[in-house]
Amino acid sequence: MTIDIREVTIFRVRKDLVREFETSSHRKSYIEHVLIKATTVDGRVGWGEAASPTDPFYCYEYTDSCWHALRHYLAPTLLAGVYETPDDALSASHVTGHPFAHAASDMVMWDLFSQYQGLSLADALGGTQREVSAGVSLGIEETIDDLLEVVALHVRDGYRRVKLKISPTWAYEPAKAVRESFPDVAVQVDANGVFTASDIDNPLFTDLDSLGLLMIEQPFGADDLLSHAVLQKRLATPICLDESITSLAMLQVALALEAGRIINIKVSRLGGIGPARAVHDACFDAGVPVWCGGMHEFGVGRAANLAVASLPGFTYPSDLSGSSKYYETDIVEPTIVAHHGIVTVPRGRNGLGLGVLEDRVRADAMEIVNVNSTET
Ligand code: OSB
Ligand code: MG
Repeated sequence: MTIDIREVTIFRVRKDLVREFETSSHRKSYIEHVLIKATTVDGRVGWGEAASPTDPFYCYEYTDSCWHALRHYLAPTLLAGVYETPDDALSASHVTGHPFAHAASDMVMWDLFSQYQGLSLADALGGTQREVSAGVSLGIEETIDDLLEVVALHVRDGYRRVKLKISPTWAYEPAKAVRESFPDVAVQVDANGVFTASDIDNPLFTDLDSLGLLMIEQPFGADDLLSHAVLQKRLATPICLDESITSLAMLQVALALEAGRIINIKVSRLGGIGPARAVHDACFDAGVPVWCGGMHEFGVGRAANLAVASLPGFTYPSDLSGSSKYYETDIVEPTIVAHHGIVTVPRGRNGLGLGVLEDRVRADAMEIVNVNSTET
């Protein structure tokens, strides 16, 4: 069985967020992701999504870099070869880095690969869970009252775990207020690497440690594993690594250093579904708990994340909320919904497990290019 792609189209799709989202680095009112559609010689269609932020603040990639990498390198690689497995196509790419762009082309391959096997992506991966528990990731707000209102909205929707974005000026007070107002809700925080080694003795960390948080995500920069290791020794609260875990090799370094006790697995950051599963497997073998993070994905990327999150090692609640947390409408059907903070893993059809509404993709597209007909 081989996968022979004859046509690739890429779409730059923009959607407004239901609510603006602010992290330690910036604020966004809309999301722009690159979608990729591949058609095989026998007429099968696969989809992928590059869930990169528009600006290079989370990591160095941004929408334009994904667009460029997919259009000029990764889509041509998909067209050039005939592949047995998604890993074969990934190995055929000689592009270094650019994990978000690779995640999109890898997703297309996994969608097609599982369709040829007559399986949903979740089943093709060996996923064992029918449902995934989901929390919400909440941005920095103007005031603590505003934040409490947003938390209340999501608690009313049934979510039982919230993640709060923090910064040097928005951390302990908001986290404490949420702990006190919602004693039954699990709370965790995410600094997106805003602190530096010189902050290591900041009493903020011991203050946060007193709140009984589920975890503190990525306090220091992606490559500052040593500061994470020093801080983790001092805290009872587990440190969770996100930006730092860019590969299986980096995971091994982080675990050797005891830089964190929990790993956030993201398909985008790891450069694909196969690499994400490999990190899951290594964590599973090492007894390290993991959960599935997100990047405000539209339905395509969200379906792939849910399939990955159905693997047995995913034990902490994910950031894979129902799509109404983010967008008025989505580009897939059925819509991905959370009931009491639980999302069903899409298994309704082979591949991604749900249908992609190409008309919606086209309606929201700022730019569309058929890669076959362009010079590379
Ligand atoms: O660090 O997990 C992160 C969004 C953009 C950039 C980085 C992060 C996030 C999120 C959103 O936390 C998670 C979601 O998709 O809801
Ligand atoms: Mg994070």
